[in-house]
Amino acid sequence: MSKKYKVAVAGATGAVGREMVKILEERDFPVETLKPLASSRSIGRKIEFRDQEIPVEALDTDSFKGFDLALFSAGASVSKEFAPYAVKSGCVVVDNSSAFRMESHIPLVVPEVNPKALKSHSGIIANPNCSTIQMVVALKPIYDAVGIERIVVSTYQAVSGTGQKAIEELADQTKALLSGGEVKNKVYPHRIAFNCLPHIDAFLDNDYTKEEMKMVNETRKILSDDSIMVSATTVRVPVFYSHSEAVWIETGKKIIPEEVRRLLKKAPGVSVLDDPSRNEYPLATNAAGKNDTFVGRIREDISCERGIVMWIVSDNVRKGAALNAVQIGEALTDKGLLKIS
Ligand code: NAP
Ligand code: 12T
Repeated sequence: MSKKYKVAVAGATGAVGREMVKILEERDFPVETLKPLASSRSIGRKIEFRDQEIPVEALDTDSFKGFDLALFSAGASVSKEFAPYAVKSGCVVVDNSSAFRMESHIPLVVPEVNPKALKSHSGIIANPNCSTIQMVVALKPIYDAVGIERIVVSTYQAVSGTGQKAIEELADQTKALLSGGEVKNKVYPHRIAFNCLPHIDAFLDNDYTKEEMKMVNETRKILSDDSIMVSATTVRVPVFYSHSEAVWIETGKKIIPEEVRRLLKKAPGVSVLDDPSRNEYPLATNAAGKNDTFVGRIREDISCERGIVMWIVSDNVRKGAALNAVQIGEALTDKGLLKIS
């Protein structure tokens, strides 16, 4: 008889949590029981899973008793407070927040890139930041082939990365601007409709933002290479789903674009869309709802001997968050690292 697991989703009513439930169903993850958890504000709501309508429960310290796997996506403070209780209850936690990512004893995992890191887990596994995940999925085959010494990246990030309220803010502002209504901003410090904000997460003392430094530190941790130099500018754009990234790399040994395309065409989780003669390149609108990371505009940097430039696009709510978390769950079951209570 095949094993089935009791799975709790903390933050099940949010943009990422709802996608987690959808992906567990889509990929036929062996779920025996699903428990959707959110704040007490969500009591009375129901989550659809398979042919059931499951009532949402308020997250508390007892929520995980008897459960095997807990997917957390309710923000870093909720993870810090409740993930330890889930672990004490015998759950393995896959945490989508920034709470534990840089703790040295906690694996930070993208299954296509560093699945071996899972082996050392002691209850919590961190899901990387959305912008980092899609970048390392595309860069890993190049890193393995010729090495990467430096990365300079600019992101074009969708509002869904911030959550449900930001999705509504972009829709409301766009409607208001096109119909002469009043534009209000609550989620972002400035209007996001018809605008670009060079500001994601809080500013730090070094004048970078936290989101930018996540790309630096998480990339090094996932590739286990602190010698890689990374500089990021993260920008919020008026797009609902999928982050796009202009990524420049300096490789260790020279590599030509044709070889990069060949490597990426056989890479897991990557699709190459790179035919400028047919106006073919990755687009946020086409990546939304898909699982792959799409790469195009692959070209030699005319200003640098070992430079390669490319355009990387992926659905931030799927591969950037919910899908990667479920894939970690799948990798745990495949490796026998998830025990049934
Ligand atoms: P969202 O749409 O705002 O949803 C937040 C979810 O958390 C809701 O289910 C909410 O429940 C729940 N929640 C909030 N406060 C809670 C509390 N005190 N107790 C229990 N549940 C609580 O946000 P989202 O986009 O889904 O993102 C959620 C989190 O995931 C973010 O804060 C971020 O840390 C992380 N995230 C990570 C990535 C990534 O890069 N991998 C991408 C996006 C998000 P109610 O509906 O009851 O309020
Ligand atoms: N501030 O998981 O606003 O660290 O797009 C992900 C997305 C934090 C995170 C965003 C954020 C994270 C955002």
